[in-house]
Amino acid sequence: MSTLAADRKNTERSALSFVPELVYFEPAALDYPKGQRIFEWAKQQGIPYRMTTSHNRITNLPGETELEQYKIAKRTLVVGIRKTLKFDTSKPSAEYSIPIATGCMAHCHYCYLQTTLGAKPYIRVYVNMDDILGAAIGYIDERKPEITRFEAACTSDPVGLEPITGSLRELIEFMGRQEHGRLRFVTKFHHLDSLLDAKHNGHTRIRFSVNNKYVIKAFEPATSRFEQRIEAAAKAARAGYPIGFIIAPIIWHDGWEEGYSELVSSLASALPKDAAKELTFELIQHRFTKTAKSVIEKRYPRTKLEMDIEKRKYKWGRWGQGKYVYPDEQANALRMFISERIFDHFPEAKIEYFT
Ligand code: 0TT
Ligand code: SF4
Repeated sequence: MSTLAADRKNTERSALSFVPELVYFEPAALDYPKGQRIFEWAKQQGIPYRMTTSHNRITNLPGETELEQYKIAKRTLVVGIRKTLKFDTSKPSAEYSIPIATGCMAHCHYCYLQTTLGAKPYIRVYVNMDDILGAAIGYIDERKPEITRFEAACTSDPVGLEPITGSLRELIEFMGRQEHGRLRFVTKFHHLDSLLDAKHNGHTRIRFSVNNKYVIKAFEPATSRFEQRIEAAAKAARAGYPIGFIIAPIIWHDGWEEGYSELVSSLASALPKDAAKELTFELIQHRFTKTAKSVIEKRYPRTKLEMDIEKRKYKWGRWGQGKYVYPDEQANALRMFISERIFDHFPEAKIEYFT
């Protein structure tokens, strides 16, 4: 396919919400109203579906090569039950990660899900919301009277799946009722119309992941366009949600200063003035592990993503494998330059962290 045709295909795709090419159901999922609803929807859409006793047993995905199977997996939905109700921690963005989905239909080359999901890159959604919300109450109670924040985007991009599951809306309304609970999630998608009239009570912060033109074009296939993300941010702000931006991954490339300067100024000009109140920014520099590097090189062999360990600083991980980040001098230059641009354009915004 020519670059132009590929661009067009991505743009067409990103205008519409995600429709899987294949859906698996764990039988128990059909005992829940959400499972039933997705089942009816899949039938009505004419999407092929199969039953599986457990997602772990999905071994026969279509596709001749590993790469083809990977691409198909990214468009395969598994509707199941969340069994582990122990939540992972989610520093620095929140106290806990709240699991409503795992996996993502987009193809960002740098995405950590490529390694954290290992050989199971298909998209899983969980229908036992009551169990998940029950577990969240337990975590909130433990920390009271401190506020407990939950991140819903650690293991997927939940907005891309919202038109199918409606789970975010449930989570948002649940958190709206919690005096001591807060929700946050981040997205590169714009399909959040169904969230606009949710009773969020200001307890959910929606963040949009943004980047400069070069990074979006080179590394973020099958996500919503920058303009669509900003339009969605403005809508969310108008609906009274606290909003924010995550600039991630911050990448050192030729022309990065112009790129990030333009990013922040175009955010400022595209965002309505009243949407810029209490805005937060989170800055995350690009990082990779050795495992990630080899997976990425297999899956996106022509990627321009620089992953030269000679040019990086090794940062020990808390568990197991450490990761490669930029050397301090480069990391500081990125942090300072982008922070200054943010304060120029959004003097009242809060930069929550640079990591
Ligand atoms: O590039 C990924 C990096 O971004 C990770 O080191 C986490 C970090 N991150 C992602 C972050 O700083 N802020 C965020 O809001 C995230 C989108 C969510 C997040 C994920 C988080 O804040 N803290 C985490 O510990 N994670 C988890 O990190 C999810 C996954 O299991 C793991 C990957 O290292
Ligand atoms: Fe990964 Fe987020 Fe890109 Fe999805 S949108 S592939 S979760 S980085």
